[in-house]
Amino acid sequence: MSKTTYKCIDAHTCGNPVRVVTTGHPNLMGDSMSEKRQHFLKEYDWIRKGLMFEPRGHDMMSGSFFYEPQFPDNDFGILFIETSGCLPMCGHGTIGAITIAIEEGIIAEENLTVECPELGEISFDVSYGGNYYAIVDPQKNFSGVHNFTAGKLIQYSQIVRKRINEKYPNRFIHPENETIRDVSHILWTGNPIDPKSSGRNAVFYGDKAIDRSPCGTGTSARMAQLYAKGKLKKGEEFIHESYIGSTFIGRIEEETTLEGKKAIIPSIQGWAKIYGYNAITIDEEDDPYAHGFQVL
Ligand code: PYC
Repeated sequence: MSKTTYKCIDAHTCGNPVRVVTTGHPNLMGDSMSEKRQHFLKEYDWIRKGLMFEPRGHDMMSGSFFYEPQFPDNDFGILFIETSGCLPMCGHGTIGAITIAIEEGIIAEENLTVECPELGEISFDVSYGGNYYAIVDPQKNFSGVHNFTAGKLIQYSQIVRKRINEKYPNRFIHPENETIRDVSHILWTGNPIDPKSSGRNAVFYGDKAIDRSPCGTGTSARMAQLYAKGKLKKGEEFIHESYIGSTFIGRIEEETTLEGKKAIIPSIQGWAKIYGYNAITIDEEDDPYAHGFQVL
């Protein structure tokens, strides 16, 4: 016996009910939504009945699950569920589901933008790699990380991160852990120093830090972003340079899904070096600076 919670958003389209199920998507096999629908009906029809029939539904109840699109021209796929089965198409369900998706931020706005000091409006993608990253690729108002000092990137990032989280509140929330939320890291990209590398990045994190390494979670987020755009495939090597030119080798090991969204399992290969041995004393009785301080 298992207990599963399906988070749902309930609405109605001109009086007829619509229930968008936002968690608990079964992993469906098939090369089209039609094939996935057949798989759902064969293996998971109890979910439909549990969510549509009384007491959690009623005779007119209908709903849907969103799935990743099968074809690049589509924004997503929809599996319609209702009391009679899984309809191949539902008009009031489409209007209701899309309204819910837009108003509740389920559909990612295609063009996320923020006003950057000195540069003007810049576009970015948000990708999760263990932290939420705003990834800024070269564009009209940002010529690439290779043309900016670390100091400038820090100055921009401090303001840009604040503005992103103000402009898109409650938008970037981990589906399995609500405490992981909001953009915390800004990843600026650009031309690599070594032509053999796949790309270069500078990750801003904390209050004033630029990662000297190529950044593990940043590289994971970058690979997830490139995968989503069809620019990196499973198994391909992704050599990622840091601001100082050090490299990690990333790879997409597996393709998977999380709450119906495409996801990857990445691996990161790097190195580290021990350079000294230290013994640090924190004397709370006798050292007014025992707990450390920052001046900037
Ligand atoms: O390697 O994931 C990382 C990281 C995050 C911030 C600095 N380094």
